[in-house]
Amino acid sequence: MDVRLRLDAGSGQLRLSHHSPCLHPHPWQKRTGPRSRLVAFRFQECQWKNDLFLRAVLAGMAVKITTTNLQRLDVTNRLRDSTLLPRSPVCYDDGVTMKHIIIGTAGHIDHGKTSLVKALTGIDTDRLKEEKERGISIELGFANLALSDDLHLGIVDVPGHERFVKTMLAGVGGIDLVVLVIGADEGVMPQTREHLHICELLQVKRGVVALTKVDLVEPDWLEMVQADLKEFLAGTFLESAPVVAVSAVTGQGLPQLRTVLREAAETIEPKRHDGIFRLPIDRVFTIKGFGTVVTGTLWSGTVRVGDEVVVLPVELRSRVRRLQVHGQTVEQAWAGQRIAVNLPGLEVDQLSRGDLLAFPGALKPTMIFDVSLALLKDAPRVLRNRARVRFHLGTSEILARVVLLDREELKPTEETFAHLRLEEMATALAGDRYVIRSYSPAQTVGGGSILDPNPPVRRRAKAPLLEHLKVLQTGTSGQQVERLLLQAGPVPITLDALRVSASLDETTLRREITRLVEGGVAMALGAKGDLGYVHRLSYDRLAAEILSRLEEFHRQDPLKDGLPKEELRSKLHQVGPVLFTRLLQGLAETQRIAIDREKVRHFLHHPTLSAPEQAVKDRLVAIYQKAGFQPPDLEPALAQAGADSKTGITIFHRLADEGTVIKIKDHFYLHRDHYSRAKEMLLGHFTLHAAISVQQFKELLGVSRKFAIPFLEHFDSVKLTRRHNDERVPYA
Ligand SMILES: Nc1nc2c(ncn2[C@@H]2O[C@H](COP(=O)(O)OP(=O)(O)OP(=O)(O)O)[C@@H](O)[C@H]2O)c(=O)[nH]1
Ligand SMILES: [Mg+2]
Repeated sequence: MDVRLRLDAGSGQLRLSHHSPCLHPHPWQKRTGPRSRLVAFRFQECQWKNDLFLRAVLAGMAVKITTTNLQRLDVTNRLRDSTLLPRSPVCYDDGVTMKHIIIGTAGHIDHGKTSLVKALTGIDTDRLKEEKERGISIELGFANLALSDDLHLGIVDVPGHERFVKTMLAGVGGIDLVVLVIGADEGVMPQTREHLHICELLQVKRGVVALTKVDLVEPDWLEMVQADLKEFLAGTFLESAPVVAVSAVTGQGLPQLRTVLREAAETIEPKRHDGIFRLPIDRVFTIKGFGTVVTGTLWSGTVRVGDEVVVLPVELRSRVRRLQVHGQTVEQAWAGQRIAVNLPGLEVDQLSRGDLLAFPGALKPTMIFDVSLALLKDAPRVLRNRARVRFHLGTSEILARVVLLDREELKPTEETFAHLRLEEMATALAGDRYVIRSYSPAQTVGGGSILDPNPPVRRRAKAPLLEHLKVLQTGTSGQQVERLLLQAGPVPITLDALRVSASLDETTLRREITRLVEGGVAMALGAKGDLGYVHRLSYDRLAAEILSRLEEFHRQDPLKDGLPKEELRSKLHQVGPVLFTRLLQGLAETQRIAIDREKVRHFLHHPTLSAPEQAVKDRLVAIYQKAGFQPPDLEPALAQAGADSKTGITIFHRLADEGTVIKIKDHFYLHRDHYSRAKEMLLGHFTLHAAISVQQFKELLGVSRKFAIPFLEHFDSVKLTRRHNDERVPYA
């Protein structure tokens, strides 16, 4: 059935406002007014967590839903509490009903990018005195344009000068749509080409081409430039992009440009609000009275006033004091907006462009990435293994070495896998695009995507590594998740960590991990995997290792009845307590091991003593029984029992484990009968006296000071007695 859903702006409730006979009195509906009913959704089951659906719903468009998706409700609270909708109604306007798209300019110096932005928005993005004096853009410029009630464009104007490509790269990182600006008088020039390459490498989704300064050229010249342009754009992502001839001076073509911008923006899937919050910082400055402010394009997620945040990789913490979007103070900002964040407690010189704002603990900076890397067709030369390059990610530029994994050099147009060894820390998510430029002269030569943002430090064999990266690059989402679990080996990997490494959204991730667990491929640790997941192969490998370690242990020491748990765990490489406990539990349940308090033994191991060993054991018992409260030291006792020290100790420990002898102190053991007797005598003393001195205790048991002191200390430690002045009194 088709129904109409509408957002009630006042209450923040979703209303079902379509009359459909089959909907009429259904139990899950609650009548709230003559023409509307409240509905709620079974969120886990519906596939509606994507923005497009929400946008449709909230914009009041008809959406196909089925009764299975609707459930009896008491609506608003559940809507608000769910992750589906933002919590406060005020956010609906900004974050969900309004679409936020970032467009960036690109193109050769002086081709009219800044003039065009000004003609479209009225905003002059060249703010610096030096920019005015030299007539060129030096820094990134920002403007905004509301194309309709529900479509808002943030604009990043970049400099075209070849020396500022680095700045251009910092600006273009988060854009959804590029306006490639080409002066009709000059046509395609070097930075037209370089900027286009950069947009391709970063996989900017869409673009339009503005042929500017048409007022300066004759029609036949324009035609020639247009023909050139067609050739230039062939085979690129702008091949069929609209080309609009405009003039910032006469205003010619501006209405058409607005139209094509709107059309292009409408088809763009907005950035994910439910993603991990990331703001690559492009500017840092202070505002009197407020302190440090950073700005950037919000790549994914959302942020609110009051949120605790961390600047990476410097790991400086702060709390969002104020948030602004296009000069308006807001409570919450959404992916796809240009935002300014006031960060109290941080100094301007502690931060810089290239840093990243995130939530604490969500992301881990690293100095190595595993990547796919392609060299541009126009790259001036081959890229040699271990070449030093400029690595551009987000708003940062970091020097790095490219370690090619399967060749000594990469030729133009070729693509391969590589490690990027960075000279400074950086932070990425799987799937992030990056660009590399040659070290000197600085020229854009290639780029690709981050396949593993936190690869393990250990060296890995080439062939499996290449295979691993191939799966991360082209595998299905299920294969990717399985790969990452395999790579993590015995270290449980949490859903949050998978979100960073798998370039998958949360819904897909949950679905895949559930499928793997249900299929027996992965094991969930803790309640529903909150302590992480491990691959079944890693689990089985460890289980087998535990069994073989126990076999080995029993072979070496057949008399011992078990290996202490912690000793066993320390023999297993990298196994944490959670997985270890789970392994023991699993092995015990399937009767492959037996656990006796702190000791573990192979299920089939039953230590039995030979006749001579049994004789030693009996003699030891007799020695301790006879010795009363003043037993010999261990060594002489073993010698007296006629045992060699290794076997003797093992047998003795078994006596201790069984509780036949009780440890008072190192090498000072008592037969359990004497131990109980001593305890009774002491308690008997306390029925008549409030305290006992060492001297009295010596006399009570008839022992020397050498035995009395450790005895009393032992009773203190088991909380039978405690010290009071120079005496002992009952503990309680
Ligand atoms: N006649 C004419 N001049 C224009 C037009 N657009 C820009 N100009 C002029 O071209 C010059 C460069 O314009 P900008 O907008 O600064 O060029 P830009 O692409 O932003 O330059 P950079 O940012 O330095 O790369 C200025 O003198 C503008 O007045 C146009 O449509 N017609
Ligand atoms: Mg400019």
